[in-house]
Amino acid sequence: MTITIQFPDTLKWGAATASYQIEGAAHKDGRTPSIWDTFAHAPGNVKNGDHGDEACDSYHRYKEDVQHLKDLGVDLYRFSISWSRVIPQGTGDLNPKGVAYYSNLIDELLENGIEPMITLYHWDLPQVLQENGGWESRATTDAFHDYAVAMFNEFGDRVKKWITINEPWCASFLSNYLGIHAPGKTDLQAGVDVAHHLLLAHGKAVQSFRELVPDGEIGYAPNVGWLQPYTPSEADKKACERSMMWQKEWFMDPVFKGSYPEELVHLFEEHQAVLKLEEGDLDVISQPIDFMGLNYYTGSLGRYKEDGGLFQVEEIPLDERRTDIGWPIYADGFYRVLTNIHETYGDVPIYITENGACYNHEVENGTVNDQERIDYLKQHLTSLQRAIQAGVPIKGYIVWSLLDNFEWAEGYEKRFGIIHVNFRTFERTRKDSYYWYKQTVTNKWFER
Ligand code: JJW
Repeated sequence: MTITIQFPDTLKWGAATASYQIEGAAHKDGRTPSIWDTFAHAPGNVKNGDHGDEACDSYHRYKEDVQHLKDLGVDLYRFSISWSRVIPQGTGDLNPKGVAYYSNLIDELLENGIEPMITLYHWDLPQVLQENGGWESRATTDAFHDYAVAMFNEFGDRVKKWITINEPWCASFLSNYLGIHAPGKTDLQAGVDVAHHLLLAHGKAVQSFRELVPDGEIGYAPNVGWLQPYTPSEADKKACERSMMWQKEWFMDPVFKGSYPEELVHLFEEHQAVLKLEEGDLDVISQPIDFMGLNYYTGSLGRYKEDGGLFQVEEIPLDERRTDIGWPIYADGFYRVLTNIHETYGDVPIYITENGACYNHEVENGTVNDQERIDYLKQHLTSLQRAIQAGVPIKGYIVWSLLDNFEWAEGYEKRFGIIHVNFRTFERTRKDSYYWYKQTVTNKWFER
């Protein structure tokens, strides 16, 4: 039996990328290195020694990429700005050539009927700012504010949808405590400091956005997973909640409630990491925002385990199914996290700013048969539709990613695109999932 999954007419559809993952042209037209250039070029940090020097060469091929978006029929293109391309010294003068690249991209999108959605910070902090402490330094929140203001002034007339910070958990804890992403530190205190400063930077940018782009919408894009208790026991339930608090409440309570979750503040203190709050910080962070972006990829069952790390939890995948990056597939967790966030934070509009799957299919006879990606998207879009029916105010769905690209510490080996990229020739080939997504975006329904 086939079922039809139908979406509201008003739901916006999109595709996403990020600057360091696609642009290349790392040394061109005045761009300076970001922490990801430094990190990727240091041996041992990225698989196969890959780096973003050329990436997908979208800096030179953006017109072709916009044609792929146009043919795809999406409403939105979510991309990010490379801070060190537009302000090479991190603070101060704008680089006219860097600004021109994004201005031309925006014009190209608008001429083709695609609405731009800009992410200001997608992990590529200018290296010059890292030399002065990076996000561990409060001063970086002011540098970010000035950068954001400059971008609102340059592009706010043409771009109405803005995201301040992408995946603050990754940019703080994964990067400064787990050491997996740039700058590669393993210090819990650094993670806590960076997380707080990212949120503070977000709030400062939102404050100025209200004056500079009064008819625009702004939000941020935390990443979440879902842990479903392995048994109904109180111990398993608490372990899951504690663990999810790290990505969810830690990054959402300050924004929507003006407070940090006490339980986690204490847990960090037990591990000698202190939350350094200054007077007024939480007022700045809890500025009203227009939407929340959510990035969802994976989830598991969670079971209490005494020696299970910081949160005393053991993650047990629901079944054997994993994507090619090793992440368990848990579409039901997508529904659960959406309804949970709606219950916890109320009617804040939500854009799914990233969802997608890693499968490393190659081109055969000019086509890419990535049925597994289509299946993943079908499962997750079914969960999304259930969440919409349950009353979660979901405004849009943006697939990660338009293109295969530089997947951070995994390098080019891990492919998330609905378009295949040959990283020697930069040739683009539309995958089967591209055509499936095009049909779904056009119809606003699919059958499974
Ligand atoms: C690694 C957790 C072991 C990106 C990771 C956790 C394991 C101690 C995909 N989202 O490319 C990577 N992505 O740029 C943003 N999201 O390690 C966009 N999260 O710890 C995509 C999470 C991620 C990760 C990767």
